[in-house]
Amino acid sequence: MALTETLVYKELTEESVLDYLVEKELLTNKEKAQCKEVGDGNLNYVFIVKDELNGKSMVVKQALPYAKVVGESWPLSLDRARIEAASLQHAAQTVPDLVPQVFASDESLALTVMEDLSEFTILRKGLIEGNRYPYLAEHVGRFLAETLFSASDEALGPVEKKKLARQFINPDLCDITEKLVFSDPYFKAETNSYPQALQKEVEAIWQNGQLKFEVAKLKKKFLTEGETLLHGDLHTGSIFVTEKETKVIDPEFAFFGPAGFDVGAFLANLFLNYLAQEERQVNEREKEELQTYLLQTAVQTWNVFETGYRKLLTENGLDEQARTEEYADYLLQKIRTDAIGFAGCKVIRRIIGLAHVEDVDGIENEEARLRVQKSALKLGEALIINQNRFSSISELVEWIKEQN
Ligand code: SR1
Ligand code: MG
Repeated sequence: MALTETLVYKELTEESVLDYLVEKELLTNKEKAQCKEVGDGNLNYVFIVKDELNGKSMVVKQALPYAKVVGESWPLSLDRARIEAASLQHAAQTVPDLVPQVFASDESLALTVMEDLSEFTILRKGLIEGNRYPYLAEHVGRFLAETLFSASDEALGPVEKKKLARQFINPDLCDITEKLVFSDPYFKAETNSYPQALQKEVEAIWQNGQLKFEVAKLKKKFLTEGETLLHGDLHTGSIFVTEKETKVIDPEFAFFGPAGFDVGAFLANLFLNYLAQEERQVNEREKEELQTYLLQTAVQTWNVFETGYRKLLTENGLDEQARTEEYADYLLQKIRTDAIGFAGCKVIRRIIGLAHVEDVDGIENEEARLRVQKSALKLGEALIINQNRFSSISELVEWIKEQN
């Protein structure tokens, strides 16, 4: 349901969220409800509303007109809230069990009312704690196969695909990625944030012409290859998990881009956690088991994605010429190569760039943290340089194991 009245945008408070929900008949009595702002991300307010009358709860997510992580000096379009709701609704057509249900959205206030997932854990947090999720690879692999295929030319035909793509023009959020992932980490940019002790390694990256050329080509792909509708920010903080369930949240960066970008984002975050566990885990046996699980998850996710995507393409593809095993081989090889390169960029940006990850930054011992940061830079560089050399994700993972 889209709430259509035109309201002037204003930042909501815990109090005014309740008034709003009552006005829109999504809540019956504000005196019998509780609202708490819990957003700890970089960009938005997130309110959890508990309705004591029926014991139900919901989330109200509101976009701010600037990047919260930087401040009002970095203005951002509110249209990302519409894009996020539209993306969740699009994903719900093929993977309703893997995304939160959207109850309502409001373009004027840049907000989305959706299913509360308070019972779930953020995957990043769960992995940092050393937890394992037996269905994660199957779920994320299926999410990737279904969502990336369902908005492609092969699934929709070029006319419908272009009509859909029109709804997902997302310049401000793409600009963030273009700067923070593909540009700023590769020169002395104001946004960068890394410890002084890493200066030598960072400068080596800035002086590595071959690496920067490969990154420039990956940026060009991100800028121009509108293959399909992406989530656009599929890191482990954008995934909620329980032991048996998985929900992909936060697709405000959604746009039509290269399919390998989403795959690479997920792999990169598994690899970052893998490297961080080297210092986080004290018990050697537990460390080995956990790291094996993380790398197996990367391989299984790819395998589920590949099998699912191949089946969708060869059975449901609209274009006769693209419905062959040969074409599927070609396309999946392209996605895999792109994914490895993008994963490298995603690893490097989390060490040198503005927005870091708790997996690494949360390591208390400074020297241990530095060791992980250095190994992440090495891995990121190797992924980018060797993106064409790995003929499978298993081969890549074997190579990563050998480095440690
Ligand atoms: C200014 S936003 C920083 C980062 O947070 C988001 O999750 C994206 O990854 C973005 O690059
Ligand atoms: Mg986010």
